[in-house]
This record gives sequence, C-alpha cells and structure tokens, in this order.
Amino acid sequence: MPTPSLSLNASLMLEQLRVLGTLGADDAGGGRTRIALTDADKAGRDQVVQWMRDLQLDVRVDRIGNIFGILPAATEAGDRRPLMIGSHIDSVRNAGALDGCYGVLAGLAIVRAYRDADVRPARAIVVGAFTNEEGVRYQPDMMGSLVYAGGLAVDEALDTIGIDGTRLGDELARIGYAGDLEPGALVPHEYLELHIEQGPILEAENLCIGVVENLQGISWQRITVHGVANHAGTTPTRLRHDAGYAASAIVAFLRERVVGAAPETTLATTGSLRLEPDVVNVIPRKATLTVDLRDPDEERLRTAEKRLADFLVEIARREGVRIDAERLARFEPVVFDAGLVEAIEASARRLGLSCRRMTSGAGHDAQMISRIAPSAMIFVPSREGISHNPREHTDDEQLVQGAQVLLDVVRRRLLAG
Ligand code: HGY
Ligand code: MN
Ligand code: MN
Repeated sequence: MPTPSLSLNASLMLEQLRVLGTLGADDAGGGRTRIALTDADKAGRDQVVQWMRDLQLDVRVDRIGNIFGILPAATEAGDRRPLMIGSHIDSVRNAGALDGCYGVLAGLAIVRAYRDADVRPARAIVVGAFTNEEGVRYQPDMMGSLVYAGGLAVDEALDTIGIDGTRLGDELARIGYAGDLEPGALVPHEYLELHIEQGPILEAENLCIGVVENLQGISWQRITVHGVANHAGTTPTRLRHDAGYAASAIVAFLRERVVGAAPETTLATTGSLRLEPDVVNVIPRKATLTVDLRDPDEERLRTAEKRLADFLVEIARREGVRIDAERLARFEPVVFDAGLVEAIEASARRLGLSCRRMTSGAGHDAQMISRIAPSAMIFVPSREGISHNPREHTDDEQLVQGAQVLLDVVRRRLLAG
C-alpha cells in the first residue's frame, strides 16, 4: 500500500504554540504560569479542546481530567488500540511556552496532516494532554499519566491535598474537567512523545534530534525541621535549636556529599525552602524544604536517598531538632521500547537530521505510559539548555524538524499495522 503523502501545517502549529503561550501570561519578565487545575490551566485546556474540536476529533475527558482527542481509524476491524501521541499543557510557575505544549500541539499537527490529506489512519490516533504533569501544586508529578497507567488509584489521586490546601478532585470539578471516562480505558498500541530536551546536550553537540532511549529515576521528599524560636541576640549558639541552620546544612550536604559521591550522574535540588517565623531577628522554629534527587541508575539513587536519610538523623542530633521526611514522588528509571527508539532514529536519519541517543533528565508522561504500552520520546534542542524559565526557547526550524520526525514515525508505524 503506498504511503500516504502527508504534510504538516507547520505555521499553524507554531501559531498555536504562540497562542497557548499567551494563556496564563505572567505580568513581568515574560513567562506564563498555568499550574494544574488553576483558572489559567482551565484556559489552556479550553483552548486545546477547541482546537481538537476544530479538527472534528472525538474529545473525551477521563476522571482525573486527562484530555483525549481521537481521530478514528479507517475501519473498526482488527486490533482497535490507538496510536497515542501525548504530553501536558500544565506548567511550573513562570514557565516557558514549549514544555509539554509542544508535544500536544505537534500531535494535533499530525492529526491535521491526516485530515488535510483526507486520509484515515490504519489505527485511531489519539492526542492526549495529561493532567498535572509538573506536580507543582499536587504531588507526585506525572500524576494524570500515572493514574492512566494504573500506578495510582484515581480516587486516591482525587483526594490529594495540594500545597495550597485544596483537594485535587474539588479543583478538577471547579474547572469543569472531572470527566467520566475511566482512566486507562483507551489502551494505546504505542505511545510517542515529542518534547524539548530542556538540557544542553543537543545544542552543545549541534544536533537536531534526540532519540530518547531511557529516563532517569526521580525521588521527591518534603522535609520538615522542627526547632525552637528564640532571640537572635540573646541566645548563645550552643543553646540554639535552629531549624534554619539545620535546613541549610541539609542543602549543603546534598551538594557536597550526595552529589559529591556521584557528580557525573546524581542531581540534587532544593527548589522550595520556607522558614518560620521568617523574620530577621528570630531563630527559625521551623523549616520546610523539598528535595529532588535524580539518577539514571536505581542503585545510585537509593544510595543517595540513604545518605540523606542518615544525615537527617545526624543533624537532628547535633542541632537538637526534630526532622520529619515525607515522600512526595518516587519513580525508578525507565527504558523505552527499543523498536520505537530504532524507528525514531531511522526517521531522523531518513529526513537527513543529525541525531543521537540520549537519556531524559526530566520526567515525562511517557515514563508512565511505558508501563502499559511500548513508548519512546523525541527531543529537539533547548537554547542554552534552559527550561522551567521564560527564557526557554527552541528555534521554529527545530520545532518543525521534530514534528516532521514525529509525522514520519507515525506514518510508518500506522503502515506497519
Ligand atoms: O520534574 C520533572 O522532571 C517534570 O518537569 N515534571
Ligand atoms: Mn514536560
Ligand atoms: Mn516541566
């Protein structure tokens, strides 16, 4: 059967990326904030649903708010599992415009290529926008795809309490995305995710495409240090139980002794650190900090967690404070489907695009969907490796190249049957 001639409407994809990037725009310094289940996230959701409807897709929303746009197959006969293309449209605070959104809108561009050519695919194509990939407000991250893949019960996810004290299920209902589809009801035959690299490698090596063969492990904790508030001027150091000092010692330990033990692979980040009562002349009675540990190797990640746990005991004893650690997320490293990885590499080469195999440093929905279907990812370069920052940027030409690779892979996978 001849392969259908399909072509991307690249300018429309780029224009939709620009429009979506205006929703939830931050006041100063560019950027946008569309944290999961906020009004800004709703605005982004409504816009993507509208674009799905413009493509006459069957739009379904599941009970955790994952959104699916479905292009039906040419026939309903045979294996009806769809090919799924997905990512997310929620963002971190003061984010770039591409993280996640690129993969969803490129998915719509693929469907549009079929619509424009009036070609019905051998399998249904489903474009998914998963709920709460970033995990900023409600942990863990990649929550919508985790529920979808059966890794978290939907009712448990709906009862999650956010860092702002809201209940996830209440917010989902408030924004009108508490769907009725059972999560996981649409089991994909294969899953592809196109995403910006969010790191420096492709740009540094002057490459067009990242062929993502694996994704590193992730460990998130919230650590609470309980000390004793006291006067900054009258309390001798030896009598202090300084939650702020203990928290700072933890952050320093992570860089020097945890990352220091495996500096080429282990990463440690304290993205949030709050002190109470948070005034200049009071020794903090409480410190709340997050710890994000990552490593491509499960054993090294466990070792990092153990080093931290041992240090928490030591610093609690030394400073006379009480320390509680709460696990927020824990995902082992993931290896993507070798066949899909090879297909992506072959498409990049066929299109004359330089490429390399690589590991994903960031978490992605693909790591969750890989639990229920063969999955793989395609990366395009990030300028200066910057992401989770309004300066996040990928050239239009590079964005289009990534979408071309995605289209070529999809076209051939659907011909493969
Ligand atoms: O944390 C991550 O890697 C992803 O952006 N949620
Ligand atoms: Mn992302
Ligand atoms: Mn992200």
